[in-house]
This record gives sequence, structure tokens and C-alpha cells, in this order.
Amino acid sequence: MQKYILIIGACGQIGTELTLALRSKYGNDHVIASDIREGSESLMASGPFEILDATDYDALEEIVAYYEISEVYLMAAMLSATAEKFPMRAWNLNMNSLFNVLNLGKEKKIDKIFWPSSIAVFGPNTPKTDTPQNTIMEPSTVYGISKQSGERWCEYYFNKFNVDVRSIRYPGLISWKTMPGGGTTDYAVEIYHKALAKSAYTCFLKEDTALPMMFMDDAIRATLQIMESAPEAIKVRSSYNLSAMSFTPAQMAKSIQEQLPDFKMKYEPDFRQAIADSWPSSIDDTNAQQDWGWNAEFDLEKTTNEMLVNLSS
Ligand code: AKB
Repeated sequence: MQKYILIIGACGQIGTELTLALRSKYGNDHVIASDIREGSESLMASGPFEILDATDYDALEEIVAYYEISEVYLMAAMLSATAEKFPMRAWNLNMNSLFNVLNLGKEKKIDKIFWPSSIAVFGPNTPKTDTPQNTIMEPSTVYGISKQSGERWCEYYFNKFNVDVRSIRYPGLISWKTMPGGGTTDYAVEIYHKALAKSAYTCFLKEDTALPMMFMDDAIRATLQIMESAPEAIKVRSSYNLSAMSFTPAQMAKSIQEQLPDFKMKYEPDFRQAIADSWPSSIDDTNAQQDWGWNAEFDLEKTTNEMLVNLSS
């Protein structure tokens, strides 16, 4: 019998592409998309959709029972920049949605959970380059605190209640199908839109701020890969470091200028600079490579090609 999957937060940057990827793998009717608002045309037209507030346990439980869901991907979250403006709303959304899903796992109403963590779990006292899987964390942002707490709870539910929850610490994600919303790494998507529309972009981070980044195709592949791995292979039950590339805004501008020589970049750092300064500049993902065979495929040059080709068509 084929399983039924629920994506919560299906209309966001990761959720949209994850839903489409899971639908092409498991069949459109087997992947139920949900969010507090409707999403893109391709998402809405390709399979079942439910309006769902991720913090509403009863509504979630009802959908899980109705569709006989066995796997949940919880992609709803408030990201780093917005969370600094609305700390309590971010905490409530990020934590209550996670508890709702973990408790469904504890009650054995679902078999498997994916929950995304982030490089935001690290903080100013973390080693900045090749940040190891296990190291000082001490996040200094609201979002980072919620993600680190979430990681602790995932590991706790696995150890105490045998809940099969799997997680990845995503770096900044670059994609062309859906815009990101409210993150510190969003510049790395906005830049391509502005390069094509106006040949100019004003970056809200300083030119030499290196951050870990990943093209969306790699992120989706990693997500499917960790979820399809045998349970024994998943040795980290908090969240796995995951890496693909690291670059600064200046390096990104240069890679665009190779294809669009007129492109100009200005820098006007705002409050997001302090968030970026507290995060690692590169990540060591040896554990993900060894435990479930992770390997990134997209570097900056390949990413720039994909972004410019797809956005201009
Ligand atoms: C953000 O910038 O908040 C996110 C993240 C790194 O988790 N993209």
C-alpha cells in the first residue's frame, strides 16, 4: 500500500518545490499540501490542498485522520529577520507547530516526520569556518533559539518515545520557483531578480559577509534522501549539518557579472548584518556524508546559470 504524505507550509520557498518533488515521486493524490494561504498555480493545480494553521492541533489531527497520513513534512516557520521583529509570534509558530507534529508521532498517529533546522542554531561563539556537527552553539537570534530548542525536542522525542523524526540544518537556499520570505540569506535570491530587471541591486549585507548557501535542487534531494534512508542510518536525531557552497555578496555579484557585465551592486547593511555576523561562514557536513551518503551538486557558477536561465525564461 502506498503512503500518504502531508506537507505543512507547502506554499513557502522550500514547501512548494518539496511538494512538487514528492508528488512526482509518490503520485499527486498521495501528497497533501497545506498552508494558511493558497500557493502557486502549479502547486494548487497538481494535487489536494487544505487550509491549515500549523498551530491548531485539532485541525491537524483531523486532516491526518481524514487522509490516513503516515508522513509529515513540517515546513511552516517564521525566519530569522521577521522573527527579530515578532519574537513571541515566531516562538509560538515555530515551537507549537513542532510540538503538534511530534505529539502526533508520540501518539503513533503518524510514522515519520521531517522538520527543518538551520545554520541559525549556531551563534557568535561557534567556530566560524568548517563549523563541526557538534560544537558550541549559543544562538543569539529568536529564530536560532527556536531552531536549537526544536532540535533538542526532536532528539528527546526520538529517545523517549521512539518518534522517527529526521532533520537537516539548511543553509541559505537559492531558488527561482518561489521567493523566500523574511530570512537573512534572502539577498542571494533577490539579487538575481534585480540583476535581470534593473541591472542593479542594493545588498543589505556587507560585501565580505560569507555565508553557507545551497541551490534548491540540492536541498530537495537532501530532504528526500534523509527521509528515504533506513532508520538505523540516521545516527543524528537532533539535526544534520549540510553544506554545498559558501560565498560573499561580492563573489555572488562577480558570478552574475560574468554573464551580465552591466550588473552593479551597492551595499547598505541593515539589522540583518548582525544576524549574518553571528552565523558560520562555512559548514562541515561529514556526518551527513558518512551516515546517508550526502553530496552536493551545485556550486556558485552552476547556481547562477540555473537562476538566470530560469528567471529570464
Ligand atoms: C534565514 O535566513 O533565516 C534562513 C535560514 C538560514 O534558515 N534562510
